[in-house]
Amino acid sequence: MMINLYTWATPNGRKISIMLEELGIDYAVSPVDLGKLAQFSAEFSAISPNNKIPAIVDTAAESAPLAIFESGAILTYLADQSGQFLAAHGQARYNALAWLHWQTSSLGPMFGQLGFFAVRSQEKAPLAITRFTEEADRLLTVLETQLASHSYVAGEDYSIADIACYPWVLAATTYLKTVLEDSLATKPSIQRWLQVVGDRPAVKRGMAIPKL
Ligand SMILES: N[C@@H](CCC(=O)N[C@@H](CS)C(=O)NCC(=O)O)C(=O)O
Repeated sequence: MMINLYTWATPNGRKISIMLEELGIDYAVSPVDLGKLAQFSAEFSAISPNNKIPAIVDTAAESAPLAIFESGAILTYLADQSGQFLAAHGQARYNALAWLHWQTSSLGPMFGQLGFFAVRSQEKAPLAITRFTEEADRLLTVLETQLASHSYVAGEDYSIADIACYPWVLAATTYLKTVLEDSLATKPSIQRWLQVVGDRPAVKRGMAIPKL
C-alpha cells in the first residue's frame, strides 16, 4: 500500500490518520481546507463524489490508482489489506463491521447535527437542540451498555470500530462538552475506554493530523 490521505482537522478525518499510524505505514497527507471549500474542487470531487473528507488513494494497489471515500469503506480496506484490527471472518468480523456502521450511520451524523444546532448555529433552536441532545445521549447509553461488558467497542479486541468511534466520543468532552458533559458523567465505562484508547501512542499521533 502507498496511501495518500485527503483529510482535514475533524473527527472523520482523524479516524483514518489513527488507523494509518496504528499500521505504521508511510503515507502522504493532502489537507483539504473545508473552510476554503476545497472539498468542492474538481480534483477532490473525482476522488470523493460526496465532497466530504476523508478519502484515500492507494497508488500501489493492484488496480492503482485505487480511490476510496467514506471512512467506513476506507477503514475496512486498510484492515483487510493489512490483516489488522478486523477479524478475517466469523462473528468477530461482523461485530466490528456492525459497530463501524453504527458509528458512521448514527453516532457521527447525530453528533454532527447536535454540533450544528447547539454550537455552530447563531440561532439557537430549542426543539432541534433537545432532539439531537436526546438522541446523542441515547447513543452514548447504547455504547455505555456495550462497554460495561466488553473491553472494546466490538468485543475483547481493539478494532476499526474503536478507531471510528474514538474521535467522535472524544468530541463529547471538547467541542460538544456543553451539551454532553452531563450524559458522559454517568457513563464510567465510556470514560475508562476513552482513557485506554487515548493513551495509545498511534491514537495520539493520528489525532494530530493534519499538521497545519
Ligand atoms: N459518512 C462520512 C462523513 C464524512 C464527513 O461528514 N466529513 C466532513 C468533515 S468531518 C466534511 O467533509 N464536511 C464538508 C462539507 O460538509 O462540506 C464518512 O464517514 O466519511
